[in-house]
Amino acid sequence: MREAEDVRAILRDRGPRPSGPRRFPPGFIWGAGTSAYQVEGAIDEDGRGVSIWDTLCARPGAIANGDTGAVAADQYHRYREDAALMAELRLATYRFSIAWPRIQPDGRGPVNERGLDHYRRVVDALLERGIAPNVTLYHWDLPQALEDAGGWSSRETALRFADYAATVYRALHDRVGWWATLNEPWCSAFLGYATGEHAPGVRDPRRAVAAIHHLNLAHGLAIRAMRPIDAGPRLGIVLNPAPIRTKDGTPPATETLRDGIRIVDGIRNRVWLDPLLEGRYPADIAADVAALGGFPIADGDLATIAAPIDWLGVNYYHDDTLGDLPPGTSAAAGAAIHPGTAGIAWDPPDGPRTDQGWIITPDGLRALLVSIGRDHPGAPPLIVSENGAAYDDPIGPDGRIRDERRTAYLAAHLDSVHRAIEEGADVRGYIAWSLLDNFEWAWGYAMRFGIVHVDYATQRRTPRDSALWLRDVIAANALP
Ligand code: IFM
Repeated sequence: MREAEDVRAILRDRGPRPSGPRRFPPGFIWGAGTSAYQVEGAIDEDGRGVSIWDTLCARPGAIANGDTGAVAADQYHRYREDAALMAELRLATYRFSIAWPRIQPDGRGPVNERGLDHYRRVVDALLERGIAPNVTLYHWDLPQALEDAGGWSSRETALRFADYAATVYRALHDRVGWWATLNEPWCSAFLGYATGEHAPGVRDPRRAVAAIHHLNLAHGLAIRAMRPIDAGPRLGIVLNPAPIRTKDGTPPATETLRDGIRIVDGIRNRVWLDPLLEGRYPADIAADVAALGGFPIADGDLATIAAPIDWLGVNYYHDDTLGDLPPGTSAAAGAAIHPGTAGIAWDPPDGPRTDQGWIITPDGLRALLVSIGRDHPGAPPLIVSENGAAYDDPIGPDGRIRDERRTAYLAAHLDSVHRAIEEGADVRGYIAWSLLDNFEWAWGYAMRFGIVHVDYATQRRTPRDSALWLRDVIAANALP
């Protein structure tokens, strides 16, 4: 297939590699991930409350094809079958998230024990198969009642999150060794409150700026609430940093582009990494967003956010490449949260794309993993907590799904992880996105990210060739 060849060509262009297997360090952790709203379904069962994604899905035109997470991959009922599949694929860990509205239907107050019981059963099913659970406490499904009270633009949501996090931790800390507070808070703040593509579907840059700080604070408050309950498990957070650059990697030619790249990098990367790892916001971005109300920092917040963590999850899909805005065109939605970026635009290089139109830039993952440790000497060990690609290859008459492009994508990115480790990055694991095809947010079910195909009519699971390839990589702890 030509496009798979294109992806392999990207890999070759990056220089020679050893002829033998590229081994990963002993104990390297291999896994696959999902999130609650994307796979569970069962939105009305066992006392679950309404989430902001239920609400957005009901808004006409918000989600491709009018899709919703009401059934999804039905993992709420099929987690045992899925755990067996994970064991066949030799996964050492499964990263999944807890739906806050199942635990506290209104985001505050009494605990819904039926919700907690569900996750107790999921964790037990994984442990019975020898699979270590890696739990994310918030993967975007905020209880609607909290959004109605201000959502992430309100400080109160951060306090409520810490309470919820401690509740779940108390119930599962004895059996779950890996915890993340938030998944990709940039998406919650920027896509949720600036561009409005994600729930709650708001376009208000002032609210987005406040959300950045309250998400950071929520993380810190949760760590502070969880650690005294049990200091054993590894506590962390999952971010989605990305290299922000010109399409050919050359220095920006204009002042507008130079400044635009600085600001986009600030909002995407530095407003998360700097408070978390250095206990401060980047001064340039704090000044830029002052006109949008600024970060609502109270005494002690920065120390709370910078509480020590045990691991940092890095989700990576592609670099973001920017160029000067062509004359006569207008800036993208969301430019408002990046004051001063009205003169720049997304400027992708030529080359293969995934079904979503995403560019393929595997070397960015190497560069990112190396730069986090270099720029933040106190950074904890890293786990690549998401990486993958949407491709929809047909099921062959023999039942096989020959998803060569996904395998080439995974191979190229794993090679980058291997290179990063050779260059000194402290990377302890790799979690593919996703275990299963699932509800891809505003794209609905149109985008298939699974290493395992899901037939939504029957809920039948079929491992694609990429899953079988990954199984063999895991068994060898090496890239062939
Ligand atoms: O499906 C999402 C996931 O929920 C968060 N990270 C990016 C994935 C692909 O878009």
